[in-house]
Amino acid sequence: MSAIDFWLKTSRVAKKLETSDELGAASRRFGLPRRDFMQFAATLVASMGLPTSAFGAVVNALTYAKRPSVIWMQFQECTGCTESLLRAEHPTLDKLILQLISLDYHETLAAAAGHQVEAARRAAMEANKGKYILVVEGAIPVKENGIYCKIGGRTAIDLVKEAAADAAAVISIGSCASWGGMPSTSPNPTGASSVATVIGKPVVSIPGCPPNPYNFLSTVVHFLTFGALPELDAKGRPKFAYGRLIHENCERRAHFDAGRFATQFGDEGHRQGWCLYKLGCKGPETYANCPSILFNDCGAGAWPVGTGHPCIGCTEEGVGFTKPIHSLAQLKTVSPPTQFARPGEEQGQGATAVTAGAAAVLGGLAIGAGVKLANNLGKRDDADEKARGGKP
Ligand code: FSX
Ligand code: SF4
Ligand code: F3S
Repeated sequence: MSAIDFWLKTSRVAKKLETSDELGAASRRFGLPRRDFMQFAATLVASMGLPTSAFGAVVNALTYAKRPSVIWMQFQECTGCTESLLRAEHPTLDKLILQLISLDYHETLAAAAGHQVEAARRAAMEANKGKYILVVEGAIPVKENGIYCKIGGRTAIDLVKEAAADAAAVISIGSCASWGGMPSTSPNPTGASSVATVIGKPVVSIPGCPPNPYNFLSTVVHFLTFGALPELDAKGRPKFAYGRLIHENCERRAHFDAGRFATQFGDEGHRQGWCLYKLGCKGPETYANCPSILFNDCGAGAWPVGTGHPCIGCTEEGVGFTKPIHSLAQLKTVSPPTQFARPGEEQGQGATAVTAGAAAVLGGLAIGAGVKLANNLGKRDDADEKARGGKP
C-alpha cells in the first residue's frame, strides 16, 4: 500500500472529507470516483510538500475555484512538454483542461488552425486582460532579430512580449523556455534564449526535458489554493519541486556511498543496479524531484536512473545539454547520511548489512513516493540554497 493510500485510509480528516458534500461536488466536477479524486488531491498536497492539514484547502480550491484562463504558446521546442502533460493520468488531460484551467489557446491541441486560431488567441487575451496565466513552451531565438521562429508572420520575440505584457503570471515550462535548453546547445546558432531574458521580467520556471507534469499541476493548484505562486529558488523554480538534489533521494544512493559503481552499460554493476555516477550521472549536481515523484504514473523505477540511464541534468542550467553526458558530475553538498555504509569498500564486494538495509528502505520509499514527497520536498535547506547562490 502506498503512503498516500495509507494516509487516506487511516486519517480522520480524510475519512470525514471523503463522505462530505464538498467531496461529492469535487468528484462530480472532475468526473472521478471519490476515492480517485482524494488520491489526486493527496498526491498534489504531497508533491507541494504541504502538511496534511492543507488537504481541505486544496480540495476546496479544486472544487470551487474559478478556472484561470491559460494561454499556452510554443516556440523552439519538440512539444515534449505538452506530451508530458498528456501523460498525466490523475486526472486525465481532458478533465484537467475542462475543470482545472481554461486552456484558451494551445496550438497543438486546438481544433482550429491558421488565422482562426490566432484570432482565438487575441480574443482570449483581450477577454482576460491582466488575469490570464501565460505558459511558454520552448526557447525564443533572438539572433537576426528573431527570424528563426515566426508564427503568423510575427517573431516569437514579438509574440511573447505582447502576451507577457497583460499576463497575471508567466510560467516557462520545460528547460528550453526556462534557460534555453536543447536549442541553446553550443554554438547556439539561433540565439535560443529563456523567456525571462526576452520579456525582461521574472517568470516561474518548471524546467525538465520534458518537465514532470505534476510540478506544473501543483504550481497551478498552489495558485488556485493560496492565490499566490509557490516559493521559488534563485533560478525561479518552485522549491517544492527543485529544492533537493536528485542524488539526495536516489534509490541507488547507498551504492554510491558504498563505492559500488557501474562502469560500463551492461556490466555486472549495471545489471546489479549500482550507482551510475561513473557513467556520467549528473544527479549530484541537479536539483529536481524525479526520484520521488516519478513519471507516467506507472510505478517504481519510472525515472531515468530507475531505468538504468544516468541523469543528464535536464532540469539544471549549465549541466543538461551543456556538459558532455559521459563527464563526471560535480559533487555538491554531498555528506552521506549516517545510516549508509562508509565509502571505501572495494568495488563489487557486495552489500554490507547496513547498506542493503538502507537500499531496501529507499526502494520501499520510492514505491510509496508520497512519504518521500511529504518528508523531503519543499523543506528549506539553507546550505543547499547558499551553494546555489540564492538567499538562505
Ligand atoms: Fe521538448 Fe518542451 Fe525538451 Fe524543450 O519540453 S521535451 S525540447 S524542454 O520545450 O518540448
Ligand atoms: Fe543516483 Fe546518480 Fe547519485 Fe548514483 S550518482 S546515487 S545513480 S543520482
Ligand atoms: Fe532530467 Fe535527470 Fe530528472 S535527466 S528527468 S533531471 S533524472
